[in-house]
Order: sequence, then C-alpha cells, then structure tokens
Amino acid sequence: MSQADFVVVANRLPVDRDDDGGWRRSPGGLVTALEPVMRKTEGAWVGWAGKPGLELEPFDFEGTHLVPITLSADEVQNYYEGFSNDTIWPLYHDVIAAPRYRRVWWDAYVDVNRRFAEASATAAAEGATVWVQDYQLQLVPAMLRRMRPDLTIGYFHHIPFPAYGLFSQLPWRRQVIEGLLGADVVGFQRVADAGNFARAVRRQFHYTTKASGITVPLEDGSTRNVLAKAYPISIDAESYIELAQRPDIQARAKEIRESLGNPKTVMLGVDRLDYTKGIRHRLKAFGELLEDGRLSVEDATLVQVASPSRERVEAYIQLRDEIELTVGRINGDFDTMDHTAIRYLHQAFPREEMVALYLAADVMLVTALRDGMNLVAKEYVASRIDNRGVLLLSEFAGAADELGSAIRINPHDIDGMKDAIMRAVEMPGTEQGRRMRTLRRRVLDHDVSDWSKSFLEALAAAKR
Ligand code: GDG
Repeated sequence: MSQADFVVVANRLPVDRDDDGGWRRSPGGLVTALEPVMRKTEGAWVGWAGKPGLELEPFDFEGTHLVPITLSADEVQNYYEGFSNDTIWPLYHDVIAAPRYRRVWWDAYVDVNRRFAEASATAAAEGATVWVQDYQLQLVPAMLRRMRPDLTIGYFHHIPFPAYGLFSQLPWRRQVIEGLLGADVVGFQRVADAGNFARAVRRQFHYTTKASGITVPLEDGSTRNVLAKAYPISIDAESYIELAQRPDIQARAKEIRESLGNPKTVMLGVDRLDYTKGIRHRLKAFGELLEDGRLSVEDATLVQVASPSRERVEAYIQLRDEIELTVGRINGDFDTMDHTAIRYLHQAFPREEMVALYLAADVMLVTALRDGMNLVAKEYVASRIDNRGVLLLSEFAGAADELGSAIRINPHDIDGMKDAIMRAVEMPGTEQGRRMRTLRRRVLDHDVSDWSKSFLEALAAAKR
C-alpha cells in the first residue's frame, strides 16, 4: 500500500456521499484550508465517512488518498455523540450545558482514538508529517508517537481550551493531557487557550512551560519539547469576495430584502443550532427592543439561520424546542400581515445563499457565549466588499482577539446588548465604512492559507 509524506487525521473525511453512492468534496472550512497543501503533497486523509457501520477500502479522490475509519452505531453514540459532543464539547465551552461523565463513553473514545492512530500509522511514510485535528482525537498524538516515533506530529484544537478550574472536572484529565503532549506542536485558536493548556500541564504534571515550549521528560532521562501556541484559524477570504462580486448574488441580496418587506434594518444571525452560540440571548435582546418600542417590525427584521446540528443529543433537542418557542412567541406578539419580526430558518443553505444573506444584512449578530473562533464573523466581513454593515461580536468568541473594530458585546448583559444593537442600527455610513475597512484588512491579510502555512512551518521547525 502507498504511504504518504503528509497525513491529515480528522473525525470526518473531506468528502460526503451522494445518493447514487459517489463522492463529492464536503463544503467545510477545514477542507478548503487544507486543499492546497494536500494537492501539493499528494497526502492522505484519515477519517470517518459519516455513516455508521459503513466499511470501505481506502480510495483516491482528487489526488488525495482517503483512509476511511469504520464506526459502529454504538461507537457513533458513545465516542461521537457521547464523549465528544456531550462531555468534551460542553466542558470545553465553560460548562454552558452540563457535561456528562460516563465511563462507557470514555472507553469508546479510547478505542476509537486507537483505531484512528493505527490507521494513521499505516498511512504515513517513514519520517512523515501528521496533522491531527480537533477534540474528538485528543489521544491520537501520544498513541501515534508510541507506534511511530519517526513521525512529526501536529495537533490543532478548534474549540476553546478551558480554565483549569473547569478542565480539572474531567475524570480523565491526565490521559487527555498526555494524549495532546504526544504532538510536537499543539495549536490553539487564542493565546488564552494555549495559556490554559500550559497551566493544566503545570498543575497536573509539574513540567516546565515556557513560550519556547513545554519540556516533557522521557523514560530514558532525556526530554522532548512541545510547542503550545495560538494559530488563529481563518477563511478563504478571496472566495467570499468572488461570490460577493457576482451580479446574481447581489441581485439575490436585494430580493431577500424585498421579500422581508424592505425594512430599514435587516439583522442576521447564522449559526449551527448550538447552545454555545447565544441564540437565545440574541432573541431575548431583540424581543425586548420590540417590546420597549425602540424597534418596530416595520423598521427591523431579524433573519436567523440555525442550521441543524447534533440532532440526537438531548441538550440540542431541548435547545431547539426553547428557541422555536421563543421565536413563535415574539412573532405572535409583533408580526403584522406585511412584516415579520424574526424570519427563522432551521435549514442549511448553499454558500451562494449565505453570501447573499451577508450582503443583505445591515447588522450581523455574533453573540456566542463561548466559541473557539467563529468563522461566520470573518465571512461576513470578507463579503462586505461595499465596506458597509456592522458586526456585533461577542468578546467570548476567538475572533474578538483579531476583530477589534467590531462592536464588542457581552451576551450575558442583555441591556448592554440592546444598546449595542441600537448603536449598530443608528451607525452613520462613514463610521460603518471606517470600521469595516479595518476589519476587512485584518481578515484579508490573515486568511486560511496563512493559518495552515504558519502552523506547518512551526511543525517543520520542530522536525529534528
Ligand atoms: C468550530 C468551532 C471555529 C453554517 N450554517 C450554514 C453554513 N455554515 C457554515 C458557516 C461557517 C461554518 O459553517 C461554521 O463555522 P463557525 O466557526 O462559525 O462555527 P463551528 O461550526 O462551531 O466551528 C469554531 C471552527 O470550528 C473552525 O476552527 O471557528 O469556533 O466551534 O463557515 O458559514 N454553511 C452553509 N450553509 C449553512 O446553512 N453553506
């Protein structure tokens, strides 16, 4: 079997299955980010094909060698929906929802991580570079290093890494840290995440941590250096600009505004339906503004795209009920025959439609309670080739570190958020332009290829 010099390991393969059994590239950001790298190196990608019980041989797709991992229905439930999305996800997002610590879920997580590590060990050539992605696979770096000490191993963490006081709840906290320390470079979204990780290492293992790296003692008395550092992820900004320039998409943006009854202000939220995104807080602030009479449905409409997500996890089922109840109440109280308060869409849309929505929106609401980065904020900014529109951005999203010219909000402070929304609604065009130009400069200068390049350069430097 052919072996690759560059291997990506992620929970999901970069492809989705068509109804006719064929494959097409998935639209996700990670796939776009790594596409140029994969093409240059003829790499391999290890991941799950997204369907339980599906057994597939490795195959080639558009120049990448794909290595499918089989997950049984039980494993999907315990490793993916359980430990990944009902233990780690809520714990790492500051316990917004209560994490559940179940030993059977942990056992499945260990087993599945081992299977990913074994497949990666088989796929990687002598001395290859392996890049492991995200919280579903935190044990893979150390497992893989034990199997293949010749490899250079990177790990990127897409979600926050919590403060030690929360992380220490995890019954398997030492195993998780040991797993991550198997990498040569552990990348985080924010400087604060890297700091939280270093502190967890100090508290649990008493290793020395410096800006130049964490010193990990080895059994033979020597040491290894592990670099833990922030590499903020970004988007393929150019592709958003290209879409925003298309006349058909600009026309569609106009059509969207018309279909909403041409209100003065269109506000927009775009999120996976997830409790970390602060959708309820946003609805509360908007509903109160209507109630207070500071906004009316003739003046302002909120479009909320809530794309379906993790629909079998209990916390997500409950959240959907709560949000839909709230939307129904607000619309029931304030809608007229001609205008709606909230246009709620529990659907996923093609990227063209997303960009039309970005162009149609005067105010973009990113109100996450906790978010690793939040790419929607960057997509909105990149799409605004007219230098208009206002971004409201939660300080609890990683993007806040970079996007200082947004209107910064604390989503827990409903009064503060209401004032910020009014400020955005009333902001003069000149101020919008000044802020948007600064935001766009940042996103265009630091796009996703910079992200992968700087991470992979650090990894190359770690190669002895
Ligand atoms: C995780 C971290 C971090 C959403 N609905 C539709 C759609 N989307 C696209 C958005 C955006 C992506 O999905 C969502 O990315 P986010 O960054 O906003 O959030 P998560 O999904 O939670 O991602 C996050 C990210 O990983 C990367 O490291 O930033 O903090 O939680 O690209 O546009 N796309 C389309 N239709 C939809 O209906 N086409």
